[in-house]
Amino acid sequence: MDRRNFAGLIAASAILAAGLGATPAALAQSKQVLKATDVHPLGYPTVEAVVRMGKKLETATNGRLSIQMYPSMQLGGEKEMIEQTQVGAIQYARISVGPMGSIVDDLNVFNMPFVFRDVPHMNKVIDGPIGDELLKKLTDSPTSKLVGLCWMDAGARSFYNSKKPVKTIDDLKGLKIRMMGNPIFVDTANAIGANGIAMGFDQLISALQTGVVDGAENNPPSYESGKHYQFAKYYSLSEHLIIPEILVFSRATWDKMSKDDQALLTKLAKEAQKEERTLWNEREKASMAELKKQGIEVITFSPDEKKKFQAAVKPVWDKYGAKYTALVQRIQDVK
Ligand code: BDP
Repeated sequence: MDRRNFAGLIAASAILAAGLGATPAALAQSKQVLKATDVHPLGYPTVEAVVRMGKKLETATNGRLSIQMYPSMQLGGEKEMIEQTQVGAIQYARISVGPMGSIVDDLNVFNMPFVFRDVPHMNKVIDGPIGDELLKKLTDSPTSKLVGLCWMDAGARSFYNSKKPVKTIDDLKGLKIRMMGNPIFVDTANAIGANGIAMGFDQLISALQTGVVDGAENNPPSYESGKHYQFAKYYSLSEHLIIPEILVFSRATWDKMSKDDQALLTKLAKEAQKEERTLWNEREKASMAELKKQGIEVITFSPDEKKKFQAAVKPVWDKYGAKYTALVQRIQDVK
């Protein structure tokens, strides 16, 4: 290219840049990348459901709205995720209801041990009026700074540890078990006879590795995907907590969106709730198969032994249950 052509090119790009000068501003107004985050890696059911939702959003808005996923705790643990979503630095956060109890107390009803008969019961509750009401409570709360978009299935949580095969409730005595940061969970572990220690999910793998804790409790996909089984190979299916997950959106961003966009986001989230369930069921089976392949000892309890777990958590119900009596009754009435 000779000098003249080069100068011409520069001039042309200057004109183009000046022309675009107006467009980026307009573009910035209309094009919006919504940040989403999750503690789990790409491919995990909750992450995949949000990624798929993002693709649908992009198609529905001709690329005006899209979702950028930050998986694997890239933006911190759930506590940080909640805080950043409240200030509008993140738009979508997929959080366990575990740490959400401190934001809206009624959500804690889902954090009570054995509140659901089984996972299908939990799913029926979140799909129905109680699920809708609790999402609305979160959205309407003047202090939450969050919009509750939808629920996700996370199966049932069971104990795993590095010390011994836990075959009876008594075998848990004295084991240091990591629980999610919510007093209900620490009290639950203690009531069962273990030694509950509250800790973020982001700190758990090294705590297991260094023996700061003897074990933890979670659903099969988290136990498998987080590689916790490498340090804690005894998995005892107590299913003491059945805690759904929640997809929240930043109220700060929400309030700046049009009614139409809000309706679209709501609709797509409802679809994601359904889609995640299918993904969850597949992944749970795959995770159990992988755990067995890895030589994990999976222990089931007899119905009598399970009853002992249920009886043991009575002090937790005595301490926290009273304020949820009416709601618990409604949950139990869901058949
Ligand atoms: C997993 C949940 C995740 C929690 C994690 C935990 O999907 O949201 O952070 O448990 O134990 O099952 O902290």
